[in-house]
Amino acid sequence: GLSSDTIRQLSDLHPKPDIKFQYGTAGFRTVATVLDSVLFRVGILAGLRSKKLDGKTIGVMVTASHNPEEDNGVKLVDPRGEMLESSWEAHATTLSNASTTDDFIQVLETFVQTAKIDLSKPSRVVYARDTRPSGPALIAALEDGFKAIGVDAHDAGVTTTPILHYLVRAINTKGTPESYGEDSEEGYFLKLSEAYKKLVAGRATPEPLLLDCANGVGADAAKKLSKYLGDKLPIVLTNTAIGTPGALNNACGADYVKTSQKLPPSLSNLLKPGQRGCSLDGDADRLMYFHLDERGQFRMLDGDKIAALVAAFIVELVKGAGLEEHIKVGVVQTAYANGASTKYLADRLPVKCVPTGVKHLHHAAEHYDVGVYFEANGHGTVLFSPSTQEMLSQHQPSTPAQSTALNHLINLTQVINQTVGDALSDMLLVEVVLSHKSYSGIEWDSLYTDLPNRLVKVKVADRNIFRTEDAERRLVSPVGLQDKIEGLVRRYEGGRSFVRPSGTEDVVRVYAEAVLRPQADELAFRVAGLVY
Ligand code: NG1
Ligand code: ZN
Repeated sequence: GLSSDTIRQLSDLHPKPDIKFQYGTAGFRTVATVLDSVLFRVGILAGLRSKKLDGKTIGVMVTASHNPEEDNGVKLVDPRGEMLESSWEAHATTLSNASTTDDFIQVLETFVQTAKIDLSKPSRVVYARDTRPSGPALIAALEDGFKAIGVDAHDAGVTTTPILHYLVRAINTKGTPESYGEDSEEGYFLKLSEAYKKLVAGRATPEPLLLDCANGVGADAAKKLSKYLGDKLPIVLTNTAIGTPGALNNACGADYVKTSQKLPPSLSNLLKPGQRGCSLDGDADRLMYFHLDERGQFRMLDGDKIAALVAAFIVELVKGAGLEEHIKVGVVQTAYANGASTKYLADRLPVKCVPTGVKHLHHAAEHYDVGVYFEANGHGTVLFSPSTQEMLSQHQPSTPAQSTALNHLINLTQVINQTVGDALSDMLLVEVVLSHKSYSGIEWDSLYTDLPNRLVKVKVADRNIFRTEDAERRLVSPVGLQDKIEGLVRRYEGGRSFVRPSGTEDVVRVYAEAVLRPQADELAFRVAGLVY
C-alpha cells in the first residue's frame, strides 16, 4: 500500500489554504501564492497516473500561459502527449480539495482502490516550467509529491509547453516504429528545422519575420530554433526580457494582440509596412500573426486565418499527390471562430464546431484523415491519422509532380507538432505555406475579410447558472435568456452572438459579430446588458 508516513510528513509541509480548487480546461490555474499544496498533490497524482498506465511516462507542465505574471498553474500530459483524460480531471479536483493531511490520505487511499491502481508498478514523470518567478518554489512542491510515492522523475527544466508535450510522446515511443523523434529539446529542434528546410529547399529566402516572444519562455526556444534554421528563416526576436520583473505577457504577446486587436506598443517602431510579424504567448502554445497593410494599418492574422491558409494548402497537396479519393481533410473550430472564416472553410471542406477547450478540438480532429484545428486565439495544430501517415509512406506516385506533393505532405507531418498547439511549429508551418504560395501578409489576409467582432467579459454572481448546448452556441439556462439574445441579434445585419461561462476565469463571456464595427460593439454590449 501507500507508505502513509512519508506522504504524511511531506503533506504536512504543504498545507491546503482555505480555497476551492478546480482542474479546468487548462489544468489548475490561479494566483501562484496559493498553489503550493496543489503542486504537491499533483506530483502524487502524476505518479499514480503513470502506475495506472503501467509505468508510461506522464508529463507535468507548470505554467499560467498568457495569464499575468503573478498567476501560475499546472497541468498533466498523457503518454501520447495529449491532455489528461477527462475522467481524471475530476480526481485531480477531489484530491486538491481535501482539507487536511488526514483527509488527503483518506481520499488518496479510496482513489487508489476504486481506480484499481497497482502501487507496485513503476512510475515515471517528465516535468517542466515556464519563466515565472513563482516557478522554482512550485517545482519544489511538485518534487516533494514525486518523493512521497517514489516517482522516477526527469526534470526538463525551463521550456515551452509544446516541447514538454513533445518530450512525453518521444519518451513513450522511443525505440518503437512510432518513434516521435529524439527525446530531448535538441531532438525537437532538429526534427522541426530539418523538415522545414526540406519544405523550403530551393525557395527564395523570405523577408525577416518579427517575432514577439511575450518576454516568456518562447524567447529562449525561439533563439535556439533560429540557430537551427540559419538563413532559411531570418527572425528578428523582440520582447525577450525573460528576467525583467512584470514584463511577461505585459502589453505584448498573442493574447494581447487577440484581445486588444492591436499591435503591441513595443513593436510599433519595429514593424515596417508590408512586413509580417507574430506573437507567442507566455508558454509558446499560441500564435498570432499580423502585418501592416499598404496604408500602414495593423491587420491581425489570427488562428482562423492560420486554419484557412493551412487547410487550403493541405487540400491542394493531397490533390497534387493524387490522393484526394483516399485522404479527407477536415477543420474543427469553436463558436469563437470568425463567421467569415467558417464560411470560407465550409465552402471548401467539412467544418465541425465543438465546445471551447483544446481537448474537444483535438478529439474531433482525430476523426478526420487530416484534421486541422485552430482556436481563433491562435492555439491549434494539424493531426494526420495513423492510417493516413501509413498511406503517405506507402503510396507510389505516378508523376514527378505527384512525388513532390507527396514529399511535401510527409515533411508537413514532421514540421507539425501533432501532440498539441505549438506556436513555433505553427510559425514554421505558416512560413512554409507563405513561401509555397508566394503570399505576403496582404494576399494571405485577403483570403476572406473578418467580420468585425467584440468579446466582453461579464462578472456575475454565479457563472454556473449559465448552461449551453449546440457547441456553446445557445444558452439553455437561465431560461428565457436565449430568446432575448436572439431577439437582439435579429436587429443587426450579419449579427451573431453567444454567451458562455468561462472555464478558466470567474466570468461569463459574451461574443458578438456583425457586418459593421459599431454594430458588433453595440450588439456585444447589449447582450452583456442582458446577462448582467
Ligand atoms: P475560457 O476561459 O473557457 O473562455 C480560454 C480561451 C480558450 C482556451 C482556454 C484555455 C477564449 C475565448 N477562451 O477559455 O480558447 O484557450 O482559455 O487556455 O479565448
Ligand atoms: Zn499558452
